[in-house]
Amino acid sequence: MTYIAKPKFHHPKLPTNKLGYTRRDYEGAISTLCAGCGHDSISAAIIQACFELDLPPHRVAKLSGIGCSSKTPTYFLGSSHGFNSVHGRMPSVLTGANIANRELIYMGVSGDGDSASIGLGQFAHSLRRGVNMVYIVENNGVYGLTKGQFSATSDKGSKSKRGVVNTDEPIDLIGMALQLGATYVARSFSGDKAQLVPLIKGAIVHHGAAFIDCVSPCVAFNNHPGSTKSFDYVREHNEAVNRLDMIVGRDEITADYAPGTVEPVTQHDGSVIFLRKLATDYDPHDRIAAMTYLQERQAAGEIVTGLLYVEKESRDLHDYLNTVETPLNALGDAELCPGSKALDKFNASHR
Ligand SMILES: Cc1ncc(C[n+]2csc(CCOP(=O)(O)OP(=O)(O)O)c2C)c(N)n1
Ligand code: SF4
Ligand SMILES: [Mg+2]
Repeated sequence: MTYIAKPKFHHPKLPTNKLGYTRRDYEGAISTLCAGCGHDSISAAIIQACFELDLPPHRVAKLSGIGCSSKTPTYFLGSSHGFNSVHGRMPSVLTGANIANRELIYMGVSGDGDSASIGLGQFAHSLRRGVNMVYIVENNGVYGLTKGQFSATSDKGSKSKRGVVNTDEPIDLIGMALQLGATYVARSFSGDKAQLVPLIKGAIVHHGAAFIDCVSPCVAFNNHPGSTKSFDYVREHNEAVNRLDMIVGRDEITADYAPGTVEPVTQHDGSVIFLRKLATDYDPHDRIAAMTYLQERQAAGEIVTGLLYVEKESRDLHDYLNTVETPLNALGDAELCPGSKALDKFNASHR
């Protein structure tokens, strides 16, 4: 056995959600990551988000690549579908599963090595195609699993634990996600659960490619002075542009906000994301302005977090391809074999 099962018993008075599940029902096996690893906090945020959204665990499919980050789906949603794929290949496996069955909620969990190095092409194409998914990169700026080499997201000039200076330019996954057309783009920090949980909830109800870059310090190899992905550095340079509240579809909206303080953004399923602006000059619906703002703040040494871009009328790959609504494994003979006349007509159209 490669994981440690968690005991099932819990306090009888734990709060339950609308499905009668406790938060414990959304947990997985006991984590074997280093104590204090940022990735465990992200798993806890995913558990909280799914519990609060009343998601039936069997409706979620979690997919990952290889790395400490990619191990984490074992530690949350133990009753959901899961597939631990090959290094950097999560996006194509997720795309295939999504095309075959659009009824599940797809959660792709990856690392900065997994997505910004070996899997960069896969990352790019899944976002530009608009695959309906939550794509989370647990970004620690190192290859944690293979003992702390610089990754492609390590900042130029940042120092390794042994004092080596990184001379390569970093890849900014947020900048790429914006440029590639992702319709929900957010950045957060594993140490800020209050910000991260609503961002994950918003990404789950979003229809289209939702990308979250979550800075997640590696306490074993990248949490020292000189690292720009350490807990201290991120806390000191974190600049949140907005805060989110979520009202899930069909719930009565009872939140009482002073006019002008928040902007409601209605999602495909009727859920409403309430955006509370913190930076008055930031517009999360203007892709180009968002790209410029992020570059400017980055040059000033800030790590901008929050919901950085959201498209109001978003579409996904199924909308573009006009695919059948029914999962492929539920199609009957009649739909799969429309008969020789239909085949003749189709062939004729290509002559
Ligand atoms: C094809 C292939 N190449 C290289 C490796 C070795 N390898 C395993 S994990 C990893 C990097 C993981 O880094 P990241 O995705 O940032 O995850 P982290 O451990 O930092 O969370 C590498 C290079 C592999 N498993 N497969
Ligand atoms: S090596 Fe780093 S990324 Fe991996 S579990 Fe330990 S702290 Fe987390
Ligand atoms: Mg990493």
